[in-house]
Amino acid sequence: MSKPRLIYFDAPVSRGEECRLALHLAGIDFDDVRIKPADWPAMKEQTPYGAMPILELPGHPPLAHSNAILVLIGRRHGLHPADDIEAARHEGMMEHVEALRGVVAPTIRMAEAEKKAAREALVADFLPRWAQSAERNITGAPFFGGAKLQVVDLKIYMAVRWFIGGKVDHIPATIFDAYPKLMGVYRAVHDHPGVKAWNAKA
Ligand SMILES: N[C@@H](CCC(=O)N[C@@H](CS)C(=O)NCC(=O)O)C(=O)O
Repeated sequence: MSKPRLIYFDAPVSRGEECRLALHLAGIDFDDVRIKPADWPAMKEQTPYGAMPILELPGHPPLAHSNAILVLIGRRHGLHPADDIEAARHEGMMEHVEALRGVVAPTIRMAEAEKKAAREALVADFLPRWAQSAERNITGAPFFGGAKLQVVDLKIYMAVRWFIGGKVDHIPATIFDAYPKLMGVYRAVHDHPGVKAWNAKA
């Protein structure tokens, strides 16, 4: 291996795509390794924790868990706060996004009637509470911590993009409309030249 490899499913979504975006914005030349679902079961137990994304850096053991990968890229390339308290605040928000995924992801595999009921319950309670907490913690503008895009913003962007595309059945695309700071971070990342360049290639 001569350059970093980011390994994830072949889709521009979720934990894999936010890591690809971070590598791209950091200016790192990396191999974007995309795994077909049929090939995943044979690989799963060879990965550190049985899940992707995985970041492989030449000369080091493979790294897993999206937040650990993002924080490493961010620390090394000026996309994560140098101040340790502010960094911990960003990492808290990144965990908040993981909590959202942890609650919504199990509904993906539910049968239709159960999925509808579960997602309507999320729309009524969990999702607004999640967005309110996110809103309370966004202290900067246009990004989470201020004028500069950091890895936390990529995490927020991918989470918001998941829902507002209108492709998550039973969750309205307007779910986050009432949260101007959250939507502001989403828009600022979406309009960032480096992000636009990456999305244009996808
Ligand atoms: N905490 C891990 C969760 C990783 C995770 O659940 N990845 C999913 C894709 S987003 C996966 O690999 N699913 C396939 C599987 O678990 O077998 C992270 O943040 O990276």
